[in-house]
Amino acid sequence: MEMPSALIEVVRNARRVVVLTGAGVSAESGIPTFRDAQTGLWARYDPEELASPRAFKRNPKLVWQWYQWRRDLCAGSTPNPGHFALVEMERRIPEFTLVTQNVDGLHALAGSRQLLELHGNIGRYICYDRRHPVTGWEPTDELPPRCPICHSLVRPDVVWFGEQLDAIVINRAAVAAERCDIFFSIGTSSIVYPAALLPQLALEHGAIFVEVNPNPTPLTRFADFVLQAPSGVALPALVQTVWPEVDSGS
Ligand code: BJW
Repeated sequence: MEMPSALIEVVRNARRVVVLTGAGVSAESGIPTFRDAQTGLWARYDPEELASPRAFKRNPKLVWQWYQWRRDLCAGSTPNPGHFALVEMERRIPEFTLVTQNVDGLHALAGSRQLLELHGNIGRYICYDRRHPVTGWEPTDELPPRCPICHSLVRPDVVWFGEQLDAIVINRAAVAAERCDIFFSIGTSSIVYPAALLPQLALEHGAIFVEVNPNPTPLTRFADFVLQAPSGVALPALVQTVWPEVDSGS
């Protein structure tokens, strides 16, 4: 894949880079994006209608089962070349922060270390009423199970619509966005806030803005560079071009 020479130059010289990823980065690992049409069992449900406290209160069993299905899908998936290319970038850029909206854990599995998970992680559980971390429960036919401490319902440790993001995590991401030389927005539709504010913050502070997405988003027109391709293709190509000594098999 052809890379703009000006982009190669800025990435090679960058000292502070922030990358924001969304569901598109995991698409090539076989995990459907959030706003893809769902298939099979879940085709008739809108994810935006399931990922909310209101949905959980109305029908906790349905929401639990949807997350159980997605959790199994994530557990059976492996990182793709896009995830691994981001690990290579982290190794080569002095200050690198990877901010992800994904809850699938694939960046950590690939080896990314400077990682901020904005929307939580589907592999962890908390209870609904008191947010106690829950690591196990008594065998039961009841779904969802109940918190061993306070007996409220167990839910995934993710951020639903209308819920606050962890203040420390979003603040760290915002500070990194304000300080970076280059901000990459990769595989996200850029419509969910406050994540979608981060590239805007970076732009206001003078960063170069790069978007990697096969489809346009509301932020495409602000991008200095657009790599209109799947991230599993564009990111390894970028890394190979900027640092030709990198082993493409890693
Ligand atoms: C590829 C590809 C390939 C495909 N390679 N790319 C300001 C204005 C308007 C509304 C709000 C606002 N501030 C807050 C709100 C409300 C709300 C919000 O943003 N609503 C919008 C929908 C309008 N935000 C919130 O409620 C947030 N909380 C909050 O602000 O708290 C303060 C507050 C509280 C109360 C009242 C008011 C304020 C919380 C947001 C939490 C989002 N949670 C979810 C679910 C997480 C758990 C789970 O996974 O189940 O996070 S929703 C869902 O969207 C999920 C995702 O992380 C997130 C973003 O989606 P993403 O990753 O962009 O995926 P897609 O599917 O949309 O896009 C995929 C992209 O990939 C596409 O562009 C493809 O083209 C591309 N692609 N293949 C590269 N191979």
